[in-house]
Parts: sequence; C-alpha cells; structure tokens
Amino acid sequence: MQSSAASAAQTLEEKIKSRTARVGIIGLGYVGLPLAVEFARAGFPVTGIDIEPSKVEQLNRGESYVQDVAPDVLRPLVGAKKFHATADFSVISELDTINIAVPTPLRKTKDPDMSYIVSACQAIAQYFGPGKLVILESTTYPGTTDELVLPMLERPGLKVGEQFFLCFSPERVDPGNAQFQTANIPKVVGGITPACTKLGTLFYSQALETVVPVSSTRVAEMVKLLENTFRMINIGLVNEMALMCDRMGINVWEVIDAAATKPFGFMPFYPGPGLGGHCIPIDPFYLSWKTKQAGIEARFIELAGYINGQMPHFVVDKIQNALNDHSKPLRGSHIHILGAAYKRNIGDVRESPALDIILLLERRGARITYSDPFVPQLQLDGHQLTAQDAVTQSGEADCVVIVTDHSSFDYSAILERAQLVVDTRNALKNHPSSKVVRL
Ligand code: SAJ
Repeated sequence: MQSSAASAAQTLEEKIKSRTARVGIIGLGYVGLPLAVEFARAGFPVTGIDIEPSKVEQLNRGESYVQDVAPDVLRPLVGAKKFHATADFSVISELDTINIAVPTPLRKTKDPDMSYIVSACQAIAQYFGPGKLVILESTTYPGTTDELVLPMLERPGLKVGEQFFLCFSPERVDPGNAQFQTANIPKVVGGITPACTKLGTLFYSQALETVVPVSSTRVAEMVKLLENTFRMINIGLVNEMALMCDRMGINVWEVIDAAATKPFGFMPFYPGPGLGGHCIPIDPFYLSWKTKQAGIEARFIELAGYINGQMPHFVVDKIQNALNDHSKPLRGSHIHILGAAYKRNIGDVRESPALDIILLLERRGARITYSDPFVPQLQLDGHQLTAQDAVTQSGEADCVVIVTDHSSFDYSAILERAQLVVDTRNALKNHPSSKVVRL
C-alpha cells in the first residue's frame, strides 16, 4: 500500500506528464500572463486568476494588455478553452498547480510590502487541499516561502513534501526583450523538500526550454536578488563614473565603449537619468531589509540606491547650466522631454526618472511638454500632461531633453530643429553637434 505522500506525488507527477494538470496562475501581469500562455500552449488547461475584473474580461475576449503577449497568440488559446481568466478564487479548489505572480512593491519606508503575497496565500489557504503544487514567483526576501507562505498552507493532514508541494521560482521577464521571452529564459526553481523541487522541475520542463533546480527555496529567492542587485549596483557605479567624468571633463560614454572592448572580465553598463522600473530600484531593498534583521548592513545597496536616486537632480542641474550657457533662465523656459517610460521601447512609467525630472523642472519654474509613443498621457502630482509631437515641440522648445531613447524618435529631425539638446542616454552618439550636451 503506497503512503499518502508517495501517492500524492505520484498522482501529481502523472497529471503533469500527461499535461492534464489544471494549472492556475494568480496575478496576470507582465509575469503571470506570459507564463499562463506558455503552459496553455504546452497543452495544459490554464486558469488565470486576477483581482481586476477589467483584466479578466479583456483576457476572456482574447485581448492582451501585456506587450510581450500578442493577441494572435492569446486569442486561439481562449477560443480553444485552453486559457480562461477569472476573479473567483474558489476555482483554486479544483486546481492542481498554482503559481503566484503578484507584485512585491516597497512601502514609502523602503520596507517590503508583502500584502499582495499574503492576500494571495490567504485565498489559496481558503480553498486548499491535498495533491497541489504551489510555486511563488514574486521577487522577495530570502525566507519568504518557508517563513511566510508555508505556515499559511500547512495544517494537520496537509504536510509539505507529502500531501502538497511548495517551491520558489524567480521570474526573469525582461519586458520588451525580443530575444529572450518566457519560454527560452532558463528557469531556476527550489523546493521546501527534494520532492517539491522534483515536481517543480518536472512542471516547468513541460513548457519551458531550460529548468535549473536548486537545493532550497531560499537559494532560489537569493538567486533573483543577486541578479537584480548586481544590475542596480553596477548601474550605480557607472552613474558615479559619469559624475566623476563630468567633473573632470572626460566623455564617460567613450570611456565605457573603449572598456567594453575588453573581451573578458568586463560587462558594460551605461549612465542614465536615474533607475526606473518595478524591479531593479526595488528588489535590492528586499535583500537589505532582510540582512538588517540578520545583523549585517548591505552597504553597497544603500550607496548605489543613493547615487541612482541623485541622477534626476544631476540631470536637472545639467539642463539649468546648459540653458545658462545660452543666457536663458530655467524659470519660464520651455523644456521638451523625449521619453517618459523607464526604459526604451516600452510604455511602463513605474519609478521612471522622467517623472522625477519633470517635477523637479516644474518646481524650478520651467514649462514642460513631452513626447512618448508608448505613453499618451502622464498623471503626475495632481496634474496631467498629454504627449505632443516630438519634432514640432523640439523646434519650439528652449531645450530638448532625451530621457528615454525610444528607437522610433526621429533623432535627425529633432536635432535639426532643436536649439539645445541635453542627451542623458547618448542617443545622439552618431550625431555630433555643438547643440548637444551629454551626461
Ligand atoms: N539602466 C541604466 N543603465 C544600464 C541598464 C539599465 O540606467 O546600463 C536603467 C534603465 O534605463 C531602467 C533601469 O535601469 O530605468 C532598469 O533597467 P533594466 O534593463 O534592468 O530593465 P527592467 O527592470 O525592465 O528588467 C530587468 C531585467 N533586465 C535585464 O536583465 C536587462 C532583469 O534584470 C529582470 O528580469 C527584470 O528586471 C525583473 O523583473 O526583475
């Protein structure tokens, strides 16, 4: 007679291998929706769960609001009933696997906001039962899965690694990246027990090209934080290099390009107007918050956070000085901002340095217009701006500021019409001109 543990694992393994396991994804954003699509394309019946009814309705009409999920990929899956979205968490009782891909923002105090994970786990706990695999994907501090999620799910008769299985697997989505999408980005997964890791690995192997099992949930949680802290600190380093080069009259862009010719032991990062997005500026503070509790200061993270946070101020000073060199005060000048999104060729404005720069300029009395093909309107500080035509406004503005270097901007026409350009992205590196001031 098989133990209940062996039978639960065996049953789930068979459902996963036959791709009849009923897959659930909680959180249908830029992480959850692409994941749901990959499992539906692999043949699983997939239920997407989200708290926003508008998202649920849009998805069930086959409409995608996520840039990396094309409607012509989603629509057939909805039509074939391979993917269905709902706001009703009670469906969890019928699911075999549940991925949690909800936001993990920071509070104003730079402490982790775990409320989304907690409410998702409360919903799962309410409808939980034996035989399920739960995988947390939201970026979070090491220990979240075993300290916070596990106690919410485990109870008499429901023991992890026996009657249910729990893993952590970091998401690595790079929005707008045409080369690397969910299916071909290696997937790290670590379980609370070896049986959990085995089932998590088997699960992802059905839909994704490469799976990288690790020995625990904490290792998997820490992998993601190393990846993103690595980026944040290196961006901070290169931003500090930009400040140094500016003071010494050295072209930092030329320095980086020449350093990047080193065929080993170097990886180029580039200075910019600040650090945007909902990951890189935020995730490292999940780590530093946790390490403080362990009695160790994450000094690199704090310092990089400070330097990256100073970049919008540095850009605004550069604009003011550039106008000054043209005998124009910042106050009353018309400044046209090119790009509101936090990085090129996407429309996400979360934590975008463009917002900081616009507010700082307005506080110093400048009149602001902006262009962004992906951001038709901007809400900031109680007022709204509407995107204007880039070339027209560049001809009328006292200063044009390239904050986000979208590929679709007509840089030649902009430069021809502009009186003065402050280029924070080296977007005009192929257009040498005395009108251009670089970081
Ligand atoms: N940035 C710089 N200089 C650089 C690189 C980036 O100033 O050399 C700025 C960008 O303009 C942006 C911010 O940093 O404002 C974040 O840029 P990002 O390229 O890291 O973009 P994200 O946050 O959308 O995506 C990252 C992923 N990016 C890459 O690996 C290229 C990856 O780190 C994570 O998978 C993802 O965050 C996440 O979700 O954690």
